Amino acid sequence: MIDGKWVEARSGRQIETVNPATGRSLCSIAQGDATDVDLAVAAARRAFEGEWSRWTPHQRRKLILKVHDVIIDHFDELALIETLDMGAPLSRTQGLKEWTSQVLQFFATQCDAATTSTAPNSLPGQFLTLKHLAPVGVVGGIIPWNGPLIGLWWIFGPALATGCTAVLKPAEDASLSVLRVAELMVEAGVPDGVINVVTGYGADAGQALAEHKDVDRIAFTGSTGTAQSIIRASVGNFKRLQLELGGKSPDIVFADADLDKAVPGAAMGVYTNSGQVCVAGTRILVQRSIHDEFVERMKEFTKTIRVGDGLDPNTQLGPLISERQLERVMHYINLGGGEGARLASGGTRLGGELAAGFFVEPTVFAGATNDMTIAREEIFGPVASVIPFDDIDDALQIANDTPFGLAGGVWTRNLSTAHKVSQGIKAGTIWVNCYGVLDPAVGFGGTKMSGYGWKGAREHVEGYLYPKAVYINLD
Ligand code: TXE
Repeated sequence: MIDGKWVEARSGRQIETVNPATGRSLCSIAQGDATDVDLAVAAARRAFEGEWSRWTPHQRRKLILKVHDVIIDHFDELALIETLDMGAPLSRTQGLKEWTSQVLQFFATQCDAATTSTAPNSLPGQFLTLKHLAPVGVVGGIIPWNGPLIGLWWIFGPALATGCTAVLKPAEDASLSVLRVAELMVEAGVPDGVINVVTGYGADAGQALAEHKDVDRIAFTGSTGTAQSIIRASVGNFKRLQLELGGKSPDIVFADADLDKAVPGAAMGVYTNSGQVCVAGTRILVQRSIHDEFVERMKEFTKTIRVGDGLDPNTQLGPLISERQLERVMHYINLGGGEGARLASGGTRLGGELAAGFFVEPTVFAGATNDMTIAREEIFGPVASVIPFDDIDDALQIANDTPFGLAGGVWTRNLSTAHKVSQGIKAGTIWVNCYGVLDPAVGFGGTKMSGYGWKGAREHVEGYLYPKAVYINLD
């Protein structure tokens, strides 16, 4: 979708997209490359310099609210597309309706962020000084496959709120919901060229966008390795970057926790979306005195989770996104046993009527240590490593012994413990007696090798603006 119109890739090439629940082809999408990225960026630049730059905040707010209504009206269809394309069950994708509504309403409240204010009157009588916050220009978005229907709003939302324009490159494995949303946005009145989508592979379309000299900012969500190549690609024109990367988040369960809540809470902190979640609490640190009981209860809990085709309304966990991801997850599961962790539950690919899809059982490794590969590397599958600890200092030492810093959790009835752990974990979001709650008005982001730049809240929107001072001589 370039300049408000459906277009083929200039090369004519296509990518086949597969339903991960069945392994069968769904359809083909354009395999865009650098030529298509050039066209999309040119359209975005024209739109940015054109009529769109004269839209008032009121007009942009009204537009976002119109987009909100159209998207919410079509949400059942969007949820179905997402389920077919990336596997998450309808129970999850339909559940995103309320969240999407909140995100769009939040960005509608941010249309006054591109503003002009008077600066401190440091030169009284001589000068009047104004401060503008102006839109940075064309924003390139590169998003992964684990939740495109969520991820796209972190690009299109702030672009519409600030008067920027955007070119979005979704993941090659899951582009369909993004394409349909773009079509609906144009129908809702988003002017041609303000939002564009180029589908294609990361190494050509993604790389071309990251290198493009006429793109002012890149917002990237994905792997740490790809982020490093995006940082290198951005050097040519000093692009502003926002990077939200992976994690190996610690979820710490103290002996005084309410296990009736902590067990399902920590388990679903790993297994939600089949473990394909950046903030997944995959290292479950459990106080040694309750380690065995916790593992036993978690094992029982995993037996209650219904894994299957996402089209079945009773399904709680769908397949992994692709054969490649399945192989990656199975590789880690095999490594876990080899390194000495005890496979307490799961660990196999599901067969029978699910054999053609990419399904893995929810898996628990018990008695893991933090130096094992399964505790150090992001698996991005339904695999939990339960690691025993002795006391709060030990827990924090283990929690922070990771290159990542995206999120963390703590389960305890003791207020001091909750505060000490929240302050002690070096990560962007901490959950106390819950996991995975997200308010767009609060936002989230990482530290260390989980990236930088905040998603959500005013900080996110301000990343789409640059400050400018204007001195007016009063003489
Ligand atoms: O990620 P990539 P992949 C982690 C997770 C997963 C692993 C690999 O551990 O198992 O990464 O997944 C585009 N220039 N996360 O290979 O490559 C690509 O087309 C520009 C965590 O799918 O990072 C896609 O649109 N773009 C994560 C996007 O980058 C490039 C979510 C993400 O793909 C590119 C996803 C390049 N050179 C994976 N190469 C999270 N934090 O949520 C690829 N892309």
